[in-house]
Amino acid sequence: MLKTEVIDSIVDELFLAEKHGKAIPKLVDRYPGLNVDLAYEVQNRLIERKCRDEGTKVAGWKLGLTSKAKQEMMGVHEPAYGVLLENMQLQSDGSISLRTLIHPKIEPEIAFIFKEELKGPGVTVAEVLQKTDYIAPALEIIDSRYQHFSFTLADVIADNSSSSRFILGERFAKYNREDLSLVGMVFKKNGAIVSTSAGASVMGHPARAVAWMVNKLSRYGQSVKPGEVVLSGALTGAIEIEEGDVFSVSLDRFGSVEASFTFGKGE
Ligand code: 0L1
Ligand code: MG
Repeated sequence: MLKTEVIDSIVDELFLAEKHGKAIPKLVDRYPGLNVDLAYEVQNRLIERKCRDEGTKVAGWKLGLTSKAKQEMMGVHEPAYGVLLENMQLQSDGSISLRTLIHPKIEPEIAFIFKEELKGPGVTVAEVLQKTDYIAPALEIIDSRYQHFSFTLADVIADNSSSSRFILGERFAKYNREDLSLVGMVFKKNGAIVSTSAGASVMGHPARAVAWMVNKLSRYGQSVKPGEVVLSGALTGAIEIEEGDVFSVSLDRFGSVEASFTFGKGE
């Protein structure tokens, strides 16, 4: 069991690593007692600190480690979740500056926007779909605060599951009971296809990932509120972003979003 002062000092370390854009060594080597439950406590405290110090608010949630391939790579059997804050959302117009980030990568995702609260425990895939208002394509920029993107499950959870920035398609499509597991996806870099995939690559069905997260959130009395966005998990592996890159994700029937990136001053 980690003492409150230890949790405070981990929160401080992660907050400052992001603020100054300086990666830190992973935590579990230094704090062997850091397990998954304590890591979510660190995450909760880190989010409180970011809301207070950065004057921002919760905009939604994100899932990570939702593909079998990624879970096997990490030697884990469950996904992870993190919190999206209002100041993490970027607009797709103009060139987006990533100057302050450490080693950003990008991944294509299916975003859900909800019309009613989702509160566990006991939330099912059917309930997630029944409460879904809109679906939108999303580009998620992840950035680990750990050196070399190297971490265990507990490390990455403490680090808000590598959350950094996200960009949603401008037009949300009303969800009309389409089978989201069959929704096709094309991910492009500078006009060339990087990968193609379908919704089923996220735990068999992206709503399954959302249901898993909502049930986990109930341990802390947390829920997904109406209007909040949930990024349901990467449809393919994340790739590094280089100066001037333009990325796009297109979802069958749900539109597309494109964004260009710079490491200079940008907008
Ligand atoms: O959103 C994601 O898929 C990232 C989850 C955390 C693992 C990673 O940083 O690769
Ligand atoms: Mg992601």
